[in-house]
Amino acid sequence: HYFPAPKKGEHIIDSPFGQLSYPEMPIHEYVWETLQSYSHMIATECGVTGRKYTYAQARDYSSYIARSLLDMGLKPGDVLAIILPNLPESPIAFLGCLEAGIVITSVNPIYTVDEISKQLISSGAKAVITSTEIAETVKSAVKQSMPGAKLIVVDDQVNSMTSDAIPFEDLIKKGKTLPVPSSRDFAFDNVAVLPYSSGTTGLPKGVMLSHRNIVANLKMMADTLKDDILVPSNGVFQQIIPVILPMYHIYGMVTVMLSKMTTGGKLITLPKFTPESYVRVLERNPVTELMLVPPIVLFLTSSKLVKKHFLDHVTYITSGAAPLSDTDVERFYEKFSIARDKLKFRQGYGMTESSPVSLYEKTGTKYSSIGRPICGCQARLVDPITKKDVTTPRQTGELWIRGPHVMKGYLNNQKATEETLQDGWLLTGDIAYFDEDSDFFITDRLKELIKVKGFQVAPAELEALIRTHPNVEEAGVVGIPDDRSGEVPMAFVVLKEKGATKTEEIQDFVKGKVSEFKELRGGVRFVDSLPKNPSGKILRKKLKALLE
Ligand code: 4UU
Repeated sequence: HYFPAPKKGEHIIDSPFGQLSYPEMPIHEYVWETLQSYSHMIATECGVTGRKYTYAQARDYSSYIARSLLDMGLKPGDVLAIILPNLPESPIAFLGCLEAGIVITSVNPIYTVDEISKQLISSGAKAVITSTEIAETVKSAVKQSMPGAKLIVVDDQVNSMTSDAIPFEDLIKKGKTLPVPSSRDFAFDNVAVLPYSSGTTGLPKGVMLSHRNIVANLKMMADTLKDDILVPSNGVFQQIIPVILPMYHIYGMVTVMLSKMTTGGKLITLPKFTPESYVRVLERNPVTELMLVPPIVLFLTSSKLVKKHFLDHVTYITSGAAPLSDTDVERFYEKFSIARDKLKFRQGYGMTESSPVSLYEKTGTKYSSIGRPICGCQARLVDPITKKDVTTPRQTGELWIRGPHVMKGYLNNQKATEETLQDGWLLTGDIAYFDEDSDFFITDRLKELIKVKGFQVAPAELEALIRTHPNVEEAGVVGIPDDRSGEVPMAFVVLKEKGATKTEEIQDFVKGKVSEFKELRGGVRFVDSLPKNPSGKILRKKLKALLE
């Protein structure tokens, strides 16, 4: 077994789901492994336009993309940014890069020019795959941060905006004529994807996830859920999953896209979440499973557009990325009056740094619990002050995680890596307890991260931006509770000249410089000073206490 023996004082909670074994193969090979039995079935289909690809096409096209990318001069190990809304081509682009050995940095497609530029520079991307719809923004970012980078555009036509870009379709056509590259240097521990996360503190950082990390996590989930996964055979049954969580984020990328493709599901992609388009997908397709974040669970419950019969074929709803309460689930069942053993609610706990899933509530009965460590994962709770392990139920501590799914580290940031990975353990920055059944519950966040609709907002990024306002001395940003988004950012600001700036001016100053979900919807409050510890770190708990 790959886990070292527990050291003195370590109180390790093992997975109840048995021993893990996983194959040492690249992600794309793992994804395509069982394709034979469903190659003619639909892999991806656009929920708006109906554009679709079978599994055989998806596999072939991604292989052509791989050959073309290498033919263009990109080399294994080079970084390519995928900046795409959820399109039926997104997985093809993704798996094509992996097949070429190219490292993918996944970028939020709603980002502003500045936000995109930062990630392009930090990751050292040499090429970009984007779509016509957002090409203008992406092009500005490329021009500003990495002139000379290759720009590939997915979509029906290349217009004047993108005339110097390479159509994705051309790469598929050309790739078909190119020879299969002779054996590449492939190592299981090579970095495969580089999503960005702010971790426990500071600015967003590149999270180095290897083929091992992701294949392991896919297998960890598959082994944990093995009785519940139905793989189509001879075209008899296929899972149908709407893909509304963005694939740039680890949850949409691994747990939805890669995991469902590994098991032959049909992905119905939606480029943008709008209530109307989502409802249309639910109405027109016998969907079998929903993978959601809590605000969308609330949407299903509260929207009059969502009818009970849309859920007739749904057997599981998974929620993750932010806290879900018992009441949220009770209200859902009340509205739809569906039998609780017919449609089960399950919570997953994940983090970019762990590829992502670490704990899962498999029974679908303890709604507010994140369950237990999945197959191949170990957990501990460590008191952040005494550094002693929690050994008894209902005592809280910081959740520590160990397993083959834990990242290699942060790109070019040894300090943050050393703070986050200690002795093989990932320090999650989340506070949790376990109950008498060893089921875990998240109660709080030790780290400064804010989650708006399940997506990361780094206070440090907003603080740095607010400080560039001419009349701002200092700023401290925290998340405050919000009914619709879970949390929203709010700023405490120290002005240079008191009374010379209004709170709305600070909110407006931020607007447009960052994506909409990062705006200061929680408001701004002026203070005389910010509470800090002796080393100058902002004490966010004290800031939040000012609101009580
Ligand atoms: C309370 O959010 C994610 C990944 C989520 C995910 C993925 C696959 C959940 C279920 C699943 O199956 O990643 P990040 O990196 O954006 O954010 C990580 C942080 C955690 O540290 C924690 O604070 O998001 C929070 N979080 C949760 N909080 C994640 N899941 C939960 C949860 N309850 N279930």
